[in-house]
Amino acid sequence: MKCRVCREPAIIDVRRQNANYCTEHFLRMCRDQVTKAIERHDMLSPGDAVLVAVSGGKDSLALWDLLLDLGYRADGLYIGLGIGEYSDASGACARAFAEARDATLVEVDLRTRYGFDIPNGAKAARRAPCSACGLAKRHVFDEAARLGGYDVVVTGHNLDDEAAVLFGNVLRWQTEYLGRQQPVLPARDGFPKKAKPLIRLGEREMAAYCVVRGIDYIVEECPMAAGNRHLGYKEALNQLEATSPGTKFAFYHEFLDKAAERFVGEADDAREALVACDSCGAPTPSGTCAFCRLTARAQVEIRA
Ligand code: Q46
Ligand code: ZN
Ligand code: ZN
Repeated sequence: MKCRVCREPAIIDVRRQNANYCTEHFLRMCRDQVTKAIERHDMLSPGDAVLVAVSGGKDSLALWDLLLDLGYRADGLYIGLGIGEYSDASGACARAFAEARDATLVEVDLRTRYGFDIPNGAKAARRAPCSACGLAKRHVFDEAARLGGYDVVVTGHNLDDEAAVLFGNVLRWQTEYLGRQQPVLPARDGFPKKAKPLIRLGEREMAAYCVVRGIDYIVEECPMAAGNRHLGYKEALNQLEATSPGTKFAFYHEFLDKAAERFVGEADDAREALVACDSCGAPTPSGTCAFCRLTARAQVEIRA
């Protein structure tokens, strides 16, 4: 197995590209793919202050590393979700990376700041853990970007993640979600700009990237992810990919090139006029935002 570029021994094959790479050219390929995604979708400008949503997993740490290497001013934001050992270990990985790269890590601990964590907050508010967690993460990222003066929040969603979400949305023809499934969302109504620079790289490459770069990441999945529908979609797509490499990339990127535009109107129709939350000031359709309602409910139940 020889590197496509230099013919030296390769360390990884990327079947959808029909190519093998040595360490040096694999890292270069990853950087090139991120650059391509950023340029093609107008995700970042050179002087932008970037906030990376860091979970301690391979994708977000690889993304942070790649952006620093590409010369971006990128700080990390880690949210302490309070999910037992999983949170302890993932926080340790995020801190170790920041220290090794001499990068700035902003930390927000849900329990300290808002008085609840994901397991007890979700229970108290009678929401599925991932739904409470998603709501909390979005709120904290938006607020941290606003308060910290960041231009854009980036997340480590990779090709496998986006293809699985697209698959789910297509299976049920959720046209409103299809209209919102863009790799970059411009800033609007008090929300920061959001972008996903890893959409041209797969899960396996991100794991290999971390190994090659000596980045310690949390390998275990969050224990609350069990039963998540997207895991099944990923498996189904992986089976298709095994017999027909490139299927996943074509499915998602051809959607972006040829079909995504057609659904944008659906998302616009569903978009309500927003006002400032009467409790935290974040944009919301009316009154108190969903996050403040979750917080209030969780605090009452937990205190009782
Ligand atoms: S952290 Fe949170 Fe995920 Fe855990 S509770 Fe669900 S959403 S699975 S990315
Ligand atoms: Zn090479
Ligand atoms: Zn609020």
